[in-house]
Amino acid sequence: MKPLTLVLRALVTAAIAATSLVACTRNTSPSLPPRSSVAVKSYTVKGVIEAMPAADRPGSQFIVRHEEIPDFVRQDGTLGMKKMAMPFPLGPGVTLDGLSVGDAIEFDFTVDWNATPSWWVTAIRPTTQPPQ
Ligand SMILES: [Cu+2]
Repeated sequence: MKPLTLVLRALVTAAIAATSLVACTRNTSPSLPPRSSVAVKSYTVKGVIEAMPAADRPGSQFIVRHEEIPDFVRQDGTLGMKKMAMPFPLGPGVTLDGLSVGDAIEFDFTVDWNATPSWWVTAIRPTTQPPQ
């Protein structure tokens, strides 16, 4: 084998190695939010339905005005969520059949800050007890 071939082969090998190294270190893109270390957690809260999603209104969401959630763990690990109206995506198999705006409900939802969406409803029960 000619010395020049050996040099070329070494250069190509080094170039491939450098490329893979760059590819590896680029796995954590600066545009992505940092992964949360908060554990996946589920909550049971009361609320009142403020809006229902509708097929004829694209982008419409299930919005619930929920009670205060003192043990809610935020993305940064701090605690608490005030009472507020916010959208709640529905998890698999969860139906809004029989429910309408103004209904008082008790519902379960799960939060995983590293998932998209980061929270979703897992069960809904109508209740006669309105939220605090
Ligand atoms: Cu909220």
